[in-house]
Parts: sequence; structure tokens; C-alpha cells
Amino acid sequence: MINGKKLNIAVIGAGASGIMSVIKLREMGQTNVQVFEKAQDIGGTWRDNRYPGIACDVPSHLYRFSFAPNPDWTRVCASGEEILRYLRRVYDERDVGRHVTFNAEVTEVHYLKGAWTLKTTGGTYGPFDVLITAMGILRFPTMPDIAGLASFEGTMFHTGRWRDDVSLEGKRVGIIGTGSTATQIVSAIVGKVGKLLLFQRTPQWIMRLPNTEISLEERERFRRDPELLEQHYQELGHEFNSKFAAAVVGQNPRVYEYMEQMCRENLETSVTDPVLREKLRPNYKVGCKRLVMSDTFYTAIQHSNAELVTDRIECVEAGGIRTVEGRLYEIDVLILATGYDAHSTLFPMKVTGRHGLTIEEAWKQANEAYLGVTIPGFPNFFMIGGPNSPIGNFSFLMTAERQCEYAISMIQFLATNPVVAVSPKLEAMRNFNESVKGQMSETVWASGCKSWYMDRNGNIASWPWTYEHFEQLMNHPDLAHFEQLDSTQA
Ligand code: NA7
Repeated sequence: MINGKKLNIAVIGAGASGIMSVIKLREMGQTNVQVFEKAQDIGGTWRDNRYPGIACDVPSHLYRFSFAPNPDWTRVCASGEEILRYLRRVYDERDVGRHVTFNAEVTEVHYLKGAWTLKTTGGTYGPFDVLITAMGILRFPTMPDIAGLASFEGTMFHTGRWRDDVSLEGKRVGIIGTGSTATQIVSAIVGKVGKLLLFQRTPQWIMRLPNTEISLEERERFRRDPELLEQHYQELGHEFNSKFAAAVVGQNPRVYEYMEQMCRENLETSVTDPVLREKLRPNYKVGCKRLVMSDTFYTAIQHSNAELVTDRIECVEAGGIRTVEGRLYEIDVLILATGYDAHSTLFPMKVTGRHGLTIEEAWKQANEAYLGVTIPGFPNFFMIGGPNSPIGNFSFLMTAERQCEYAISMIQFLATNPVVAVSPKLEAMRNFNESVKGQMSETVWASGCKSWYMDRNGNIASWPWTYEHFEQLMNHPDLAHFEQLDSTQA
């Protein structure tokens, strides 16, 4: 039952966060929810990424919505396909579809006197009282800045735009990049291609995580006993957050040491050739770049088909890649596993807030938000995955749920008070960002490496505290940090 006013709410994106937002908003009685999705299907990241070997790097039983248990995960870390199936199931079972407009990329959002108007490629919509962006984080493939890329005459594509129509069977395949994506692809295709050349600029630390099958018996046990499944979710969450997530922000040195030891041992024991081993040895701290989880990559890179190229790339030519030593590596298919720009947060959408303030003006110096969720001058505007969201520490679905709940608390406040709009105070945001900067030096991400966590100013744009702290802040919005606007001020 609704408590208070019924509000018109727009959600941008029908990926995991958008689907979840609809369900949670409806649970609180807010049913006037419209979702705008640029593509013609749901799924976001898991719809767009379809490369061979794609899997989550968080355990499946933790990578789910808290309200939609899944006893049927088939592996410790689910494949992309299985995650997409899960999202579709939740979407169908909860009848989220009736809220969604597809093929409607939101190009412009504009706030005026307490209402948001949305321009999309499918028309203009509004007014909305509240706007939630659920646009994902790794949306924009980074194309490498390598001379001659356009002159390549074979087939070339980024991993985020996988070409299902291109067979790799027996081909000479080059892969640029050694992040989570490249390592998954290498393991999946090395036995099928004619030759695999992996171009490594920086080696990665790799934590051995056997992606074993979850037995039929275990799945059946979870299906029969929902309490057991819930307990498993809670325990995994506790384990993950109190160990890994605390270790990377400097709050669990014992576990951090263990992680270091595990990664070093993995390299020592898995790679037999000492020359190759040294090429694969990073010179920065474990976890500074996002840790790669794999128990197949080291085996794959030692396959007779595989070659690790560590000479720097000079340029791409019609027939392949030339390194600075002058050698040409001939390639039929060139795969760019060069990652994503995680800091194009709302781009290319034009966002205009109160008094005509644009997001370009607000973010001229840096992308900044109060608690990663709201921005001063942009009333009733809530981001899932905004700047300084925990991108390197927690299961993203847990992050997204807590951020969505934060938005929901604020929406509940709007629904039950004579307040038309809430907007965080500039001072509150500045204080938050100061404390982020102060704390970030304690984290392993700031220990001296380059990673996709860094924004255009070289600052780490993640969450430098524990999960408990995040949960506490998200569960208890501090209204004193918000301007509250009535109908005459909004
Ligand atoms: P990542 O982790 O950002 O990895 C990108 C890789 O591409 C990394 O090894 C980069 O080397 C390499 N890269 C980027 N540009 C170049 C150029 N110009 N030349 C050579 N090598 C280059 O992206 P992923 O897609 O693997 O993973 C993204 C996230 O998705 C991952 O963290 C999981 O959360 C899932 P560098 O290290 O910068 O030297």
C-alpha cells in the first residue's frame, strides 16, 4: 500500500539496476514508473557482452538480487548467458515489462519547477517528479590509441561488440589487453584458434578461483530449502565483504597478506617456464588493478597455440601488429580487450538541472556526487552507479540495491511531506569528497598502478570504506545534508 503521494518516476536503463528499481519502487507502492531503454532488449552489460568465456568475477550466489534467490546457478561464477537468463526470469516473473519503453535512448533530461522532462530517440516524456539513472558503469568501450589501427585489413572488434559471425577456428588471433576480459577469452578460445597472440602491456595478478560446477544435488538442496539458500547468500556476503572488500581498503591486513600470498603462489606453481613467469609477474601490489579471478588463464597461456608478446606495440598495419623491435605479428582477427571508460557516467545524455545548471558545468573539474548518488543543483535526481560508487569492492548488485534503497528512502520522504524536491547541499558533497580523498590513500588501489578505477584527474573513483560503512550511510540518509524545496522554491 502506498504511503503518501503517488509520484511519477522515470528510470533510465533496463539492465539489472533498472529492473531492480521498478520492483523496489512498486513494493513501496509507487507504481507510476516508466523505464526508458536505449536497446530493444533488457540486460545492459550482460546483454552487450557476449564474448567466449564471459563470466562474473563475483560468486554467483552473491551476484543476485536479495529479493530473488536463485537455487539454480550451475557454477561458482555464472556465465554471462546464465546471468542474463536470471535477469530475464526476474523481469518476467515480476512483470517489469509493462513499465519499459524500448528503443528509447534518453538524449536529454531537463529539470524545471519540480519536474523532469525526458527527450528520447522515441519521443519526449514527462513530467516526472523523480529521475533514477540506472545506466551501468562499463558502457563505453575504450579504443586503444595505437597508430594505424584503422589500416588493419583483417577483422577487428572490441570485446564489448563481439562479432558472433566471425569464426576464430584455425585463425591467427591477436588480443590486445590482459584484464579480466582478455584472460577469460584466452582460456575459452586457445584450443580452437590456429595461433593466439596475447599483447600484454602490463601483467595482472591472478587469484585462482576454480569455477567448478555446482552439483545437481546441491542445487536440489537449495531448491528444497529456501532458508539454506538465504543463509548461504548471507554467509557469502559476510565473507566477501569482511574479507576481500575490507582488505582492498586497508581494513583487513591479515586477509590482504593471504591474498598476496595466494596470487604469488599461483604464479610460481602454475607457470613452469621461468622466462614466461617473469613476463607475467606484475611489479605493483596485488589488487591495485582489479584482481583477475581465474584458474584457467595460466594453463591457457602455456598452450602450444599461445604466445605472450610483451614487446611494446609500435603500430597496427594491414597484416597485423608491429612491435617496437620491428617484428610483424601476422593476424587474421584482432580482438581489442582494452576495457571501458568507467567515468563517462551520464554521457552522452545532456542533463540540465535547477536554474539551467548543466552537468558539464557541475562536473567541469571532476565528476562528483554526494555519496555517489545525488548531485547538488539536480533535485530529485538519483544515480545508481554514480561517481565514487564502490566499483572495486562489492558485488555490484549489492551496491545497486543499497543505492536504490537510498533513493527510495528519499522518495518516501517526498511522498509523505509537503516537499516537492530534495537536492544535496554543496557543502555536504564537498565534505564527502574531501573525506573520500583523505581515505583513498589507505586503499590498495592508490598504491601505485594505473587502473580503470582512475578518473581523468588520476583520482581513484571508488569507495574507500568498508561495506558496513556503505550500508550504514545508504540505509540512513541524512536529511540535514539536503535542501528541501516546497512548491514555491522548486
Ligand atoms: P581492463 O581491466 O580495463 O583491461 C584493459 C586491458 O587493455 C589492460 O590490460 C590494458 O593494459 C590494455 N590496454 C588498453 N589500452 C591499451 C593499449 N593502447 N595498448 C596495449 N594495451 C592496452 O578491461 P577488461 O575489459 O578486461 O575488464 C573490465 C572489467 O570488466 C573488469 O575489471 C571486470 O570488472 C569486468 P594496461 O593495464 O592499461 O597497461
